[in-house]
Amino acid sequence: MKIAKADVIVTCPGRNFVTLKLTTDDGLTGLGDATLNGRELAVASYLGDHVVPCLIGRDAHRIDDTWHTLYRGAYWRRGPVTMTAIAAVDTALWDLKAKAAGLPLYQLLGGRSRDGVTVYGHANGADMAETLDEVQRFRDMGYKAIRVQSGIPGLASTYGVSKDKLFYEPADAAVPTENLWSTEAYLDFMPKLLDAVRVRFGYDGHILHDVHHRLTPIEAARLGKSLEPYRLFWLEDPVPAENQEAFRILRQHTVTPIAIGEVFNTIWDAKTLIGEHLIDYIRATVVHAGGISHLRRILDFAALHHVRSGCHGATDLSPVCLGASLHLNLAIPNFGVHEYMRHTAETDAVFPHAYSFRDGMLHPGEAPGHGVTLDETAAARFPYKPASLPINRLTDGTLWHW
Ligand code: CS2
Ligand code: MG
Repeated sequence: MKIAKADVIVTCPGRNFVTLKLTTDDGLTGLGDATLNGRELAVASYLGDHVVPCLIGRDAHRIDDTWHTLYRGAYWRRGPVTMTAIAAVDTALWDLKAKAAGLPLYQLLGGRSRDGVTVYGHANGADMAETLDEVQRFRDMGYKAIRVQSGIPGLASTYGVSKDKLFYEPADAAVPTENLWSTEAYLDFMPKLLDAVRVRFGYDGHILHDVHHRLTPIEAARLGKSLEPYRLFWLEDPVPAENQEAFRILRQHTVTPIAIGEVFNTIWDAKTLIGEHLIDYIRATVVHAGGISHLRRILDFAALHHVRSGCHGATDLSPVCLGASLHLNLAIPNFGVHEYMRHTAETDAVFPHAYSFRDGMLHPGEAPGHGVTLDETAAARFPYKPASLPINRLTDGTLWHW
């Protein structure tokens, strides 16, 4: 089974997506997500200019050899653009291998280890009252786990509060918009918000929260400690994680579980965090961490250290990534939870898929491969639209973490 053709398809059904489509000499097609929010064209160029020419004629069954050819052969290893491009190739090859076998992908990854993939939804509101009502709505939709994000009193905007309540698209302008941030206002408000959640809904159902990289280690330790009475399922991205050792400070002060890694692109980004038990969930994804092959290695390393999966699943990761991720998370032994930010109807029309939501879980379906397809005629109706993620400043103008 040789790779005869490779197409990089950029489309914007509500938001930009990049998809790699591989076609074999016997007519099978495989898809891989190559979407990197705000840097989509960089990955499309990396694929089209530097990867696709190397793929034509290769044996599509040689997934690991192709992965290492693209990783070691690039010389310039790691990084989000390179690893997203490699991820797209890897995912498309796994899709092809499963289709050639006539099996749903999870059957090639060890078979089913659970009934379904438990997901968490995003309850968010401009203030505490609206956020609490959104938590009620997601409970009514059957979610067993709900992420809670709210506007912060005194701040005009903050991360995670979306205009549309089911989807969340932070890349809201061609040139980055600016947000203002106050750690003091945030640290003061969060315990009050989570207390209100537990007073209204009790302790059944998991509650999660995303700090979105905005605290220093000791501030995150203070937040984790202050939220212990509310028994968070996880506190996400409390601190930017370039300095993995800094998480030792959090561990000294709080038992609130820590989740991190949606921006990670290789196992090296998490080696210390996992190896020293500094985190509880790893959020790396099929699309940004080198594909199914590499994410599987990260999750196997995590399993040795009691760390479970918590894969990122925002609206800006395409249905192709979500579909492939569900197959992997159905099979691994150390599954934790999976993020599920829905896609718009426009996106779902461009990416018909076999997965479905039922009883608080996503089910990948039994279609051969990862079960996600691409309607190229529909995709052609949505040309690329420049969009960047926001930037964040402290109230004194200091450029801060978004
Ligand atoms: C967030 C994302 O879903 C999450 O946990 O961190 O919404 C993230 O901000 C976006 O995926 C960035 O493109
Ligand atoms: Mg996050």
